[in-house]
Amino acid sequence: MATITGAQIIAKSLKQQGVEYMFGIVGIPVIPIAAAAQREGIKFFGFRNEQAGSYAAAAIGYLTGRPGVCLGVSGPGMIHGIAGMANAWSNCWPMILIGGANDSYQNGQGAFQEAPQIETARPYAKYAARPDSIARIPYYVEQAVRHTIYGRPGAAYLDFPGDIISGQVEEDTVAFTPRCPDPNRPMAPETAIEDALAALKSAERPLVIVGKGAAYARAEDEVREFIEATQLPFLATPMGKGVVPDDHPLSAAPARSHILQNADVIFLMGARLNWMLHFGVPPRFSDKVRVIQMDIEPEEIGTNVPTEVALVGDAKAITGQLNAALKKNPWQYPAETTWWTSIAAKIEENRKTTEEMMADESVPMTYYRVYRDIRELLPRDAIIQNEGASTMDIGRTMMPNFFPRHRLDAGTFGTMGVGLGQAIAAAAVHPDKKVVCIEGDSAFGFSGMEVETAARYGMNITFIIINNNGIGGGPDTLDPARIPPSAYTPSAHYEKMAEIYGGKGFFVTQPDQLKSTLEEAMATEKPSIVNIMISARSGRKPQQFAWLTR
Ligand SMILES: Cc1ncc(C[n+]2csc(CCOP(=O)(O)OP(=O)(O)O)c2C)c(N)n1
Ligand SMILES: [Mg+2]
Repeated sequence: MATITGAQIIAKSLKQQGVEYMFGIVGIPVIPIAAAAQREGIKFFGFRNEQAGSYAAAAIGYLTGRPGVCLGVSGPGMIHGIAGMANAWSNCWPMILIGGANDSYQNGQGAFQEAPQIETARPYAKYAARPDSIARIPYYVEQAVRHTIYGRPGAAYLDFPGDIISGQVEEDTVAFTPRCPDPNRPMAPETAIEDALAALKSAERPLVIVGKGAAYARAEDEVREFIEATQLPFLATPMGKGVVPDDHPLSAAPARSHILQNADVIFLMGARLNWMLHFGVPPRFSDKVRVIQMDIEPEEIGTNVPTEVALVGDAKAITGQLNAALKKNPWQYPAETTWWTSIAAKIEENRKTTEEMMADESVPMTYYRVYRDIRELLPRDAIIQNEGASTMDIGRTMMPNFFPRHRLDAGTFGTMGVGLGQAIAAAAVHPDKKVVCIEGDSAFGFSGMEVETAARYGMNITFIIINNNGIGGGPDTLDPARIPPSAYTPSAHYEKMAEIYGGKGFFVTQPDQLKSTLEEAMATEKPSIVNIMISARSGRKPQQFAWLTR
């Protein structure tokens, strides 16, 4: 009779449940899990820190709709992976953290790397469990996958003691659980569809806000059809960008402050009224703003501002319902309104200021000057990873997205350090596309060592560091006796990290070298690192120091 190990059952179950990617670091007792996963055809990426691996696993969930896995050893390894679980919890992305654990017969004895692991994972987990036997591993794996993708997506934790991983059972005692189907797509009642459309029709200054929930639900075709059928102005949240292309004529994004402040009805399509949308309250919104809210999670309805019409369910299905209703009874928001006139004026104003800032050829350069060249060289279907404070805020407005799920950033949790892991996840899912990882010098430092990981797996990533010597900028020279908390080594040569793997690093200080350097870097076979010095005093357009005043 054939026997099978716990590790083999874990790997087979993950594969059966549609898990294709695993990130992490091996050691006792999880080495056999990684080895078995590779044998099952799961792509394993060895990282330099589980934290970055856990960010990669969550990004896989967002990009593919099935969870990525982060694998960590007991104790410190799984603890590092909590960072990604928390990020996934906040972003509502599917991921599974798998932690090794001490042999169960040593519990409480002060075993090697023994820790309260399930308790640590629990607050961020939709599901956290330790299998009670080897034969029942498939049941637990299926439950973990199911919880990450059903309802509001999120994180799960599975805890595997060494004796469960290495133990063996007779193969025919193991019942492999069938693949958990993709989530169904709950629809809204027809009365709610009618109410939503009636509320939009009653609006003088309507605004559609497209969130990453719509991107996750693959609702891009339906949302675009809806926007075009109704001719409503729309704005995307940072990772909602690209669900409808940023260059769409109905995009009101460059007038963001104006439209948020003056809209009388907002339609949230998979976007939450949390801090990213200033909670939907004055002074950033009208105190009379009426809300139509589409969300997969019933508990989200009415958060911070009472909801007038709730559309609880799947963004793709419900937007399809709205489109069907509009086909029966067509309606368009008029093209000639004072609302559109005011939006157009703000967009034009914004275009002028931005163009002036982009034209600034001073040395050191400004963010806008740097982004002018980056934007020109980005392929239309590039996947943009963008992280930092001003580096990210300005990058969001300066780099357009034309496709859904093509922008990854610090997200709802505002997590610095997600960048390299997320870029690696994007390159793993889309080896055919260019991934451009644009990082503030501080943001880059959190997981900078993962450039070696990207190079090792031959990934098509270009790393660009926008360097102002620190967190929101630092001095040009340092007095060792008085180093400001936000400062890093001035003009640090981060690009030299490319030498680790025989890649190419570039250091740019002059605006007239920037474009040709970026071009060369984007074309190299191994990932390149371009380190661009900018002025520590460069910032956003005056009125908008959102991050500093937060
Ligand atoms: C994990 C984590 N630690 C710390 C912070 C606080 N923080 C916000 S932005 C930022 C870095 C900003 O500097 P940089 O990446 O260089 O971008 P810049 O604004 O200078 O362009 C930090 C450390 C955070 N958001 N997340
Ligand atoms: Mg910086």
